[in-house]
Amino acid sequence: MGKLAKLAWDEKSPINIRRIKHWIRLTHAPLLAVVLLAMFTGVNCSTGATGTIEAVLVAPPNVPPRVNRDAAHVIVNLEAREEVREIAPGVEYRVWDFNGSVPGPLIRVRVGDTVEIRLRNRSENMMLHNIDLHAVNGPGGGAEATNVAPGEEKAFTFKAKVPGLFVYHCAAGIVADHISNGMYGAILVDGLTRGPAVDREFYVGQHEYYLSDTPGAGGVSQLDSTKLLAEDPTYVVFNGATKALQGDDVLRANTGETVRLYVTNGGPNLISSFHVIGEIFDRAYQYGTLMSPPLQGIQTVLIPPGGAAIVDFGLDVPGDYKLVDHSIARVSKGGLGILHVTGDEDPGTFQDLGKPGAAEPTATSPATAEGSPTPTSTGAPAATATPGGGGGATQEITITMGDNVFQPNTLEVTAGSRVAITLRNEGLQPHNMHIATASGVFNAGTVSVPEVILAGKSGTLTWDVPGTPGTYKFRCDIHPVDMTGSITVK
Ligand SMILES: [Cu+2]
Repeated sequence: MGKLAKLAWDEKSPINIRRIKHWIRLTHAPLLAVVLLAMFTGVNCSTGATGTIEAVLVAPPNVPPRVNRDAAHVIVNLEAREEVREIAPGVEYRVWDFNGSVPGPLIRVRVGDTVEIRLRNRSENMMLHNIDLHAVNGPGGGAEATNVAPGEEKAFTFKAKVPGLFVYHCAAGIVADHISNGMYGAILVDGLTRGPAVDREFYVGQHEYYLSDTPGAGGVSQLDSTKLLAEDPTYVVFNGATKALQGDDVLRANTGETVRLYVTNGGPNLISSFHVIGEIFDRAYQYGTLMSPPLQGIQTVLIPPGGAAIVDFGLDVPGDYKLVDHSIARVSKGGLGILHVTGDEDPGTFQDLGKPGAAEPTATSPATAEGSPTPTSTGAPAATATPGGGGGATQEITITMGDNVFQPNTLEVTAGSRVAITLRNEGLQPHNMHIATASGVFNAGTVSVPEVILAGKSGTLTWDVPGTPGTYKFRCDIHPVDMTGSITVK
């Protein structure tokens, strides 16, 4: 939420395009159309260039520059790709996408443009692809005109008539497969609703991957159609991978700035309850519409599969702000992005009373508690070792927990000994450690104390190593998919 003064923005009433068109026809003054568009879009006609231009396409989270020109014939060069990429730490997957990114590049045009979509299918690809843009009025949104086999290229044109943020996706074959594999993106038709300029714009896409339990040839994971049909994803991600907006790749902004997020949901199945933890949207253009006025003062926006939203907010207080789907268990499946905000503190807006001059760190941190679910009770025995449980010496091991990784994540211990593990959580999220039984069952295994180790805190896990050699799996219950490891007992 920005400063109060920002709320004073005077929203233009929604504009009825049909009425304007009718009026233009009646007055036989085509020139008026240009003048009207210029008025409502802020286009500077004197600097605008007409004719044929090529759309600027950049990979997410980047956004092409604001359109500031007359309506033109805009060529959009898209390429269908099929490439193996890492979608979660250590998980390789054959991603299908547009132009090498998930989501595909944000296409930015303006109302009145004639958009020429050229879709090329790389000759080394295996599949037929096409593109359906929700900004199109025409059969299949362009899918029928762009069915391309490997090595082919096809094109069509459409008139960008309605302003807003629209999804595009491949609609070839089993459509859900193509979208889940990464073939979706968004097109922004800048248009008739006059909105305030913002300091930074980012492009974020949410979608789901459905992986089979065991990888296929070459260790590359494969789509699991049963999970896809059951709508039970392995990963729910922003921008194509669990870590795409974390670590070195966080979104960055400064206090005092305003930020606009163009958010799209490829699905193919899940509705997103998109939320930025610690922020309130000053303006939310629900469903991505730029014809209706935005909602104001919004906490969470619903974004259906095949839908979008535009949200604006001002930044007052430095810190890390988490982008989540507030169906919050999905954070455990990878749905977490970070907006890192630097700048001066604003104690009038927010003040941590435990921080200044405090001798002891605060006991709990509600900010870190949100964003991950509390693991269900496992009924596991306490990690405290039973007397006489270990015949050998106690081995002391330290494991560092990050987001979302154990370091180290492979251990070797002696059968019949006792292992005392110190767990240090150096990540931003809460974690734990849970060792399964020899048969791989976690419910009867051994869990850390405490069961949830908050960011910056430490815990312990004492394990009486069984007398029989073998391999024992361990995991973080809060991030069971990608935060795992194994212990070899010799
Ligand atoms: Cu496809």
